Amino acid sequence: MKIKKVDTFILHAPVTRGGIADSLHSISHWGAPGVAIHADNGLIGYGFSGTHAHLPTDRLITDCICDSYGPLLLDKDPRETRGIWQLLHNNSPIMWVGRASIPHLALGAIDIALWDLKAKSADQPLWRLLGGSPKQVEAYNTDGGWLNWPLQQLLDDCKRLVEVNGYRAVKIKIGSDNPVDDLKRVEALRNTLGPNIRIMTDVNGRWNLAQALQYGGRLADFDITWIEEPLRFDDIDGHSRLAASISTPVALGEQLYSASDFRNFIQKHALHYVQPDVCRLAGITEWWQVAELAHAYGLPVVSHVGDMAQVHLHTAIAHPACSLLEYIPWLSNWMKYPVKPSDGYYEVPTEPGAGTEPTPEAFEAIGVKTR
Ligand code: 0YR
Ligand code: MG
Repeated sequence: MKIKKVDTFILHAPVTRGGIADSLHSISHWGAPGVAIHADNGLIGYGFSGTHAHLPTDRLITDCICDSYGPLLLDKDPRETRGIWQLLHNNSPIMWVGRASIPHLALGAIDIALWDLKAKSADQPLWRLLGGSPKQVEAYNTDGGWLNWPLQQLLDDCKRLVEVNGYRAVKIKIGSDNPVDDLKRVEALRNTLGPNIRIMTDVNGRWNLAQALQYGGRLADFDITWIEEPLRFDDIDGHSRLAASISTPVALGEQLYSASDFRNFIQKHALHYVQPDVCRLAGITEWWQVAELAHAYGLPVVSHVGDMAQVHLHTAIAHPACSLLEYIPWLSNWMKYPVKPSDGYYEVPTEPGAGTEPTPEAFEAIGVKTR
């Protein structure tokens, strides 16, 4: 089996109710800049990253895939996922200028496409190729808790997710201009949902250590499952001091690019829940390394879903450190085999591949020109 052609694509999928916000970003679309890798036997593997759908930025990713990595992929056997990863990561000219950011995201999309191709050529869902057995992975829902939702809407949405859709865990965004308002929203939600539903909170890196100690400390009053990215993303020492000082567990990882970044945070006891993302790390290959590392330390892995859980469901089924996975529905209309949470648990996918194949309608309706 040999790689014959490397094509790129960009999808811009509308988000819920036309626009969502967290403490740092307001977005109207979720971006999926990606790659279609064609093999000589007719199979195509798909992989993509997750972005805020900014076209010039997404094009940097697809250009990097085409021009910097593409020539290195031709005529390789796509099943050699590890060997190709090593080659692209260690021996490509682009790595001289960037071991993180654009080149890393581009490599992630390629790695995912290679795994999709490998699973399709084995005629197996990815989770089985990774050695997994069918497993119930619980879904927690982030899509009722955006920072731009007025309080009543947040309460109504989260209540509906619990009472109608069967979720037992929801995440809400905090880190607004006034931390006292954040605590009021958390308290109101706890009162609405009662004591038996798990509530996660996400600051998206907005607080400094003083705010995180003061206001993060008070989250314990509402029995919060975790505080996510309380401080700026790379602050290992700050997260480590916070994690030792408050009783609410610390979760992070969606902004960490490499397995060695995770090693540094884990060694400093700077987090309790490990949140790698195949779209931010260089794909499934590096995600697996992080999951193994976390597992060796006894830490739970709850992936951040830049892929809208299409790939992460497979890795969560396969990896023993995973029992819970975020759910956001923004790509569910556009994937050939969308992930389906039902009554708060993901259904186990049975189709061959990594779950990353867009529908033909997706390219028509939400595809934008790569260059
Ligand atoms: C919107 N999930 C996150 C979205 C999400 C962000 O900017 O990208 O909230 O990545 O923090 O936990
Ligand atoms: Mg987050």
